[in-house]
Amino acid sequence: MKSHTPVVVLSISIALLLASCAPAPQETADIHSPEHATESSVSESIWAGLPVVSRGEKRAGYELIEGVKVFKLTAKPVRWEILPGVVMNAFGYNGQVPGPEIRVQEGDRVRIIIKNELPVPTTIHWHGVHVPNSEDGVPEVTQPAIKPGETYTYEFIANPPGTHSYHTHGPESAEQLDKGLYGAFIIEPKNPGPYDTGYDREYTLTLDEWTKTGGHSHHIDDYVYFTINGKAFPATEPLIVKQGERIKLRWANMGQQDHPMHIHGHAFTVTHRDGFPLAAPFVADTLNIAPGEHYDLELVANNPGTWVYHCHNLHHVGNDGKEMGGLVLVVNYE
Ligand SMILES: [Cu+2]
Repeated sequence: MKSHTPVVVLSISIALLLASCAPAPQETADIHSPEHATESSVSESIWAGLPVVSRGEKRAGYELIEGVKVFKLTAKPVRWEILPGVVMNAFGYNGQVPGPEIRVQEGDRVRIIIKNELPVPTTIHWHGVHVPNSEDGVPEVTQPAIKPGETYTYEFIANPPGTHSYHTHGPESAEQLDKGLYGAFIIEPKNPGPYDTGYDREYTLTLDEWTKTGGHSHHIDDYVYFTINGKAFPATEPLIVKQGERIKLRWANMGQQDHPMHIHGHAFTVTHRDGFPLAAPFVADTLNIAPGEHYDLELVANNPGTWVYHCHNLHHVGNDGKEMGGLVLVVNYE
């Protein structure tokens, strides 16, 4: 065995030498650059000259045509401001992130006409909605992708009730979703349960993560901005409550990371998961919301003050590393 040692040493030396000469794989080549969001299928030039947008419509309007609720969405590039002075090269439905909330009643016939003004093909998936297979929005599985410039129509009956969402399913779904192609899709129930009625206010809240400029990356460390409804604290909208009120919160995680959302000074009741009423609602003050998950919570405003409600993954309560920012909401008593 001893006589083989120099051979082994030589082999290792050659291997190291070869490794040092070979071009480093893409995954590690730029690992120390502040922004390796180069894994994009689109040129950054498409955002040049677009106006900065900082506000969107909360809810999508519709036209009632022969008993069908007809919504119109346009997918297009947008320079979306998440924080004063911090602008993302984003994709948005109707030029905003998130896209406007679509809200209908259980059993409604819904038609959504989508125009693709992106430079890439796209589709829409109705996340949590039980649509016919042909309307499910998976490119090359249930439909051909909608090409740039094309218009496409989805139609289905709204079911089951609850908090759902709509989002791109690509192609390049990771990049397109990352750039902001999502919105809430709420189906109000025909027969409301105990937590579906009687509340005083409600808020729909979507979670997301961003790189420095909105580019897509496979490196989790590149995601340094975090938003609720497209805004990072202190630009997040406060939850306004009044002593004694019951507040319905509808959370949807449209990002790619877990967010354990913790409220100070209160507890909430977790009432629905993915739109379905829980058989045993439970009380907590921290609830982890994983990518793609939807939760309804009931908050009773019983402790006046100015409270924070924030992600307890504390890397997510900064804006590019600066606290406090990102996933923080303020609960304000009127
Ligand atoms: Cu988080």
